[in-house]
Amino acid sequence: MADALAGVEQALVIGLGSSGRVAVQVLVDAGVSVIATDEREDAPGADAARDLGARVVVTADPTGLLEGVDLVVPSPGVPETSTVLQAAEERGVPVWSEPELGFRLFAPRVVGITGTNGKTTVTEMTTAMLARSGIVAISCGNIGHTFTAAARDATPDTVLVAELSSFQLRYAHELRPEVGILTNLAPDHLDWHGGMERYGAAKARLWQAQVDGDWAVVGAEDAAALALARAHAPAGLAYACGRSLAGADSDGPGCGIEVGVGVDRGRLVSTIPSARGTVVAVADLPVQAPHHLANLAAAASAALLLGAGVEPVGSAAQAFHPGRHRLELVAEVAGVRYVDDSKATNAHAAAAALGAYPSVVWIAGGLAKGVDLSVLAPSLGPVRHAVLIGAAAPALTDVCSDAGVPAEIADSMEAAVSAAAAVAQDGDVVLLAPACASFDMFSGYADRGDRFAAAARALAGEG
Ligand code: UMA
Repeated sequence: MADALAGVEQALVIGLGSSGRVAVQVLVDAGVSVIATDEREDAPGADAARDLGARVVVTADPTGLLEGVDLVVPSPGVPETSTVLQAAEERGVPVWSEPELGFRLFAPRVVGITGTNGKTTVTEMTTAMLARSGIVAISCGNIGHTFTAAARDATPDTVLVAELSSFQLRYAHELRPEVGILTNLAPDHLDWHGGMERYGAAKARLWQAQVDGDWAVVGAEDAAALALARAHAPAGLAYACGRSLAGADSDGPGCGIEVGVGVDRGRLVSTIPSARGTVVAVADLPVQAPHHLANLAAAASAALLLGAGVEPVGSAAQAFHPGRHRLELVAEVAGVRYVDDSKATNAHAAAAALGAYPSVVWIAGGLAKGVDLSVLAPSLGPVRHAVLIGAAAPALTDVCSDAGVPAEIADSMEAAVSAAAAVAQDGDVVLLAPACASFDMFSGYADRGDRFAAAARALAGEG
């Protein structure tokens, strides 16, 4: 542990949410003097940082605090375009994300999972598949339980199944997943990174520290993800596929990669040499949407590459139900199903949700995060009518109008649900798939989904 922080006498921790809090703790435990900052007076971790002996400074721009600092640990919310991180880079002060800090200090075994969508689901699935095979595994990272706390508390044989956001990967250097999964890649968080190229570059850091014998798993149906993996994954490359691709056969999905897990003739099949065979029949799965199968294939690939058994992986797949706010049926009124996919916080996820139903009344909108929402146009085929909310409502109105989809704007979730109910007909799905972040109107995607569900249930008289 001492070696990991050789030469670090003073560190600057920026942001005192869950990441900053654990960073302060382990740095102080390692004998480093810590300056901890947050732009908010009432940051959740400020008191704990003070109690640990850190000097706490409330400031929106901590650039002036870089003097004498040997290491910066920013919270994921601090953009790479921020003055302080640019200044640290110019001065040659190392910047480590919180997972990088945890990896350097505790050197755990890691499966890393990133991608624009599906990260959390794949993280949960991989953990379940490893656990059923008797491998000690714990979900951590962006999913909520910090990487560093999980690494600190892990036994040597524990595998950390870490959901890693592009924010966390941007400042990863030696963090080395034995298996690094990229589910897919589509524009998101462009305001934070300052462009698509930088967003992709951050994701590609997942594999930069890998060595011979390590694996990259890529969602091979996603051309952008596949190109990124081919360009940057130095180790073995395995595929994950949720549909049978053209030219598919039992030796692979036709993407030129020879090992992995994909759908073949109604079964999820592994071509991984140490674990060949049928993992599970698609008909035995509780959810069969193509993007769900792609997520299962990615998790199964990783688990099998780490030595899990085909049979326990298959039974974990069968038992897995996606979490709340992911294509969750919340009410059914007069033949109309109300489906909450509030977790669809970007265009790519919303497009996948729209593709799961033939006739949709769509509720969407919120904060677009710098992304051009016109990429949704080719996915609007199933949409009969749109009800748009939040800051992106005008931009989405234009997208709908260009696609010939009737649209209206509502000023609250309750108004949006009642407008949707007014036009929905027997057999339609009223789908909340916002394509945007929620923070302009809600405290988070869960709050947004809960408000949708409550309004839908009120229509059903269950409210
Ligand atoms: N802050 C500053 N200056 C800034 C930005 C933020 O001082 O420029 C302060 C805020 O005032 C706040 C603190 O930093 O007090 C919060 O930091 P944070 O928002 O970075 O959040 P943490 O509590 O550390 O949580 C982070 C992740 N949050 C983000 O990436 C925004 C959590 O992911 C993650 O679970 C947690 O670390 C543990 O790893 C959440 C998330 O929304 C779920 N992630 C994004 C996503 O999934 O789309 C990437």
